[in-house]
Amino acid sequence: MKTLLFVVVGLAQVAVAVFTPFTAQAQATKAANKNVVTITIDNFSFNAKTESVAAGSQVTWISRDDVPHKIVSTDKKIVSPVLDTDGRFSYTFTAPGTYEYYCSIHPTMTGKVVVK
Ligand SMILES: [Cu+2]
Repeated sequence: MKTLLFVVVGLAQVAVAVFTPFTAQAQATKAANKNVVTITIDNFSFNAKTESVAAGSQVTWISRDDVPHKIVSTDKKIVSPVLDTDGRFSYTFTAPGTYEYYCSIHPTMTGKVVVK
């Protein structure tokens, strides 16, 4: 039994050693693209509902719902196509300000991007 435990612990360590480089790489990529922000749409809500980003940031919405959503800013300047499951839409915010948006299919779904 002790031997089996030793083998299991050993395998776990190998798994950590194998996967660690990928994690480090992902973090490095994220650091290099710190002006890339993702907002997921899940269960009829934007996550995060309020997202603060630096001017020049690209925001990507990704839908995890199995119903379609369509992002529209209240000033109608940002309009996404209809996003089905795993559909994504990106927009680059160049000017500081508060950008409120909603889902035109489900108007109670609202969100906000604050650009500083
Ligand atoms: Cu919607």
